[in-house]
Amino acid sequence: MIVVIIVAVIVVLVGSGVVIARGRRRRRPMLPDAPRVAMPSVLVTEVTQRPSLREEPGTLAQRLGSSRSVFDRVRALSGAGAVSAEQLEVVEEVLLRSDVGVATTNMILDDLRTNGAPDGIATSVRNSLLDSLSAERSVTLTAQPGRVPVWLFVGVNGVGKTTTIGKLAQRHVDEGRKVVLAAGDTFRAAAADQLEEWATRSGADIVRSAEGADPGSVVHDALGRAAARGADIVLADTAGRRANSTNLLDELSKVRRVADREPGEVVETFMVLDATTGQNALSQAREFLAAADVTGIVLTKLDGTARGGIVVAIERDLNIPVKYVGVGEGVHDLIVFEPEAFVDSLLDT
Ligand SMILES: Nc1nc2c(ncn2[C@@H]2O[C@H](COP(=O)(O)OP(=O)(O)OP(=O)(O)O)[C@@H](O)[C@H]2O)c(=O)[nH]1
Ligand SMILES: [Mg+2]
Repeated sequence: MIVVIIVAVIVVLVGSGVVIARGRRRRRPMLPDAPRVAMPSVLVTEVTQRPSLREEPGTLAQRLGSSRSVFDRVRALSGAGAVSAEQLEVVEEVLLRSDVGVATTNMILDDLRTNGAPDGIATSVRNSLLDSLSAERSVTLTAQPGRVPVWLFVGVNGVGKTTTIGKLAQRHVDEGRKVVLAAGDTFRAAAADQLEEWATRSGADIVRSAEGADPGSVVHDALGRAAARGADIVLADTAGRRANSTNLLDELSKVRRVADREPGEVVETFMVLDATTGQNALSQAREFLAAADVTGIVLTKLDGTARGGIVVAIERDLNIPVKYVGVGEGVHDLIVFEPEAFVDSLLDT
């Protein structure tokens, strides 16, 4: 009996102990969640633009496919001599669609009305367009003795400044020049990285600084380096954006002043424009003209959805020659603008 009682007591004690233990376990306060590491809201702020290795094949006419197709209906107009009202209407529609602008369109229509089209309408339009593209478009590669020539590139963001500099760096290096690139776009770090990739590929030297650095001092340092190393040319990139456009234009004027100070001399200031933005490119351009003293236009992305007539409108409205055109993203996709080859690629039947 005593044994039974002892066993019962032990059972009760052990059982209640378990219950107490369980109770305690239940009552134990929950551990707080492990503190979360604060995650940045944006993990990758900039993706470096990698220079394309793609080489687009094809003739100029094929590369300018979209610009050329705008002129399909003019190329299809047959007959020579007097031009009918219906034909004039087609020419007018096509020219306006091609982005040549109202003034050039009217000039060409007047000519067709007055003189007819002795060698066919496409040929007359071709000749008129060529007449409108008669600007002098050589580029300057030399500075005064003891100074380093600088080519400065300006334009709003995304138009193709950095890519154009990369393509030109390659061209200059191939032609035997010693090139220094100045990474004057300090607005974002990726801009200098992008330029550095082009420098590496082309064998050009580069001077860059940290994001947010003063663009003027980057250009100044690049000039110092170019002079010390006997470089033949400095190609200076600039930012395409700032908090507002007044700041951007002020900054450009300042960079220009620095670049033009000894040992540098700005011999070309290229305004880079994106041909696919059509007439908008013109209004952008006007903003930059005063600030930057532009000597030439680089018209990029003519291989895209552009309608090539914008070349004519730009030269006519801004009175600044188009000197290079971009026809792709590859390193060799920048060509010296030659009006005849260009107009023929649009209108040759
Ligand atoms: N199809 C085509 N694309 C081009 C051409 N030129 C530049 N691009 C592309 O346009 C994009 C913008 O070029 P960037 O050189 O970075 O332009 P950016 O003016 O330096 O731009 P920000 O540095 O932002 O001011 C890139 O994807 C280029 O590869 C061209 O002639 N044809
Ligand atoms: Mg850039």
